[in-house]
Amino acid sequence: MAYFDNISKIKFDGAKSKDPLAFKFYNPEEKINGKTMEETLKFGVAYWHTFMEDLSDPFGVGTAQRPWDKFSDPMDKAKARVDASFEFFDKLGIPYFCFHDFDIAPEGSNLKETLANQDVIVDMMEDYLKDSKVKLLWNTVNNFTNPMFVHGASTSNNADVFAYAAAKVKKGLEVGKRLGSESYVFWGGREGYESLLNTNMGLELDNLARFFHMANDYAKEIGFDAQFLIEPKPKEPTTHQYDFDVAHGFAFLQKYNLQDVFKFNIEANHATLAGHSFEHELHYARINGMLGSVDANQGHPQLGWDTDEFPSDLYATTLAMYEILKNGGLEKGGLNFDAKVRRTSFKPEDLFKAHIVGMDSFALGAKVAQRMIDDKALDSLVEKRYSSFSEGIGKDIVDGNTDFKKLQDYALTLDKVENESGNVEVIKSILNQYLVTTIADA
Ligand code: XLS
Ligand code: NI
Ligand code: NI
Repeated sequence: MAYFDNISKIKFDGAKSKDPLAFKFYNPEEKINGKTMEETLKFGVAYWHTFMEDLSDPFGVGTAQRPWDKFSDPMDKAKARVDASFEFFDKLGIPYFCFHDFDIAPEGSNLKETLANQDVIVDMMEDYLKDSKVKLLWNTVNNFTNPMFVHGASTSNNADVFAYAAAKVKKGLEVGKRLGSESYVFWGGREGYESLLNTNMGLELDNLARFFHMANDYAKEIGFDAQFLIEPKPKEPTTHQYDFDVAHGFAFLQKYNLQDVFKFNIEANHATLAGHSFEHELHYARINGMLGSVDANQGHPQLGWDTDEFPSDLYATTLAMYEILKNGGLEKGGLNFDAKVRRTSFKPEDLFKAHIVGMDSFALGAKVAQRMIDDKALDSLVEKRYSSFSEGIGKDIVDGNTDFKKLQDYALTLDKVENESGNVEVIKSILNQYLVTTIADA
């Protein structure tokens, strides 16, 4: 059964193409720094947004036209979604996808039934994966939608809920292993609090760490060698979430000796919700060896929530790719479009068009970023700015060859202290030049 009959395989058509169903900048075979775009960018489809989302909002019902949703039996619907998704991956030519347990199979009336439903769909996916180029980038479990998780999952005050959440993650790890997932994600949507007045934060954080250690032990036991990823988000749905941002998450991981088990899955819109730029979060993770994967989307500048738009902002994609390329790529991670089409883009082909815009935006960003890296366009300026630390007193500080007494003696010899301009405006204009010339050459 075909769901996208009117769509043929999406092709690269070049920067001047006027075809919304063609790539303008993403040319899978084109090389950037010796690796193909396909290998470097590792794009993925988010199953939930693309095959589950009905595009409803708090003021209106869903608008999405999704031919695979015509079945009324939940398992028939789930199977149709698998058919539709593999047709979509193939026609788009996207190498990866990601899902939650409840995206692929409906909940049953009890846990046993729920797990059995998953087995049916996982069997089906396993078959598809055998003949398909597409691979599973990461899977995860949804421990936030069911009312059971009202007080949290692994940070719930209710130990039964902790056990239930563990049972689901145990299954998630088994599913990930069966389908050869490269990574495994933990997003703590309900792992936080509403009010400190009724919260034992110390116990909740200890329990969260206990949960992660048990997950790691079980993954090792079954030989599932996926990269574990924490996905920070400061708020929404919870008022305060424990994995607020990369810095919070990193402190937590180090306190509980989990820093070698996890890396971060950084989502652009979550970064901005935390009051950071996307590149800040990527940079913080990278310099600490913790950059694992990316949820590629963007927020809306006028809206203060997780709008999960498809990425189109070239400054953001360029600066993100700058961090990713400097990181030497993402190893077991990739660029997962945790993004949904707008409520007004309700047609099935809008799903293709939106992914194309996202893929093109990151492909172009990667080209610009690689040029800046090759030319040391930013590096040379940054190096110069910190040159006081490569000689004299600065070198002594960096090498650990000084102390407060020597520093005071030195400071007393200074007649005056002079600073140089930071050249921020100039650097921004250099970035503009790289963007414009790369587009012109494309
Ligand atoms: C929600 C999160 C979620 C995770 C996976 O804001 O981004 O979709 O990526 O649970
Ligand atoms: Ni996400
Ligand atoms: Ni999100």
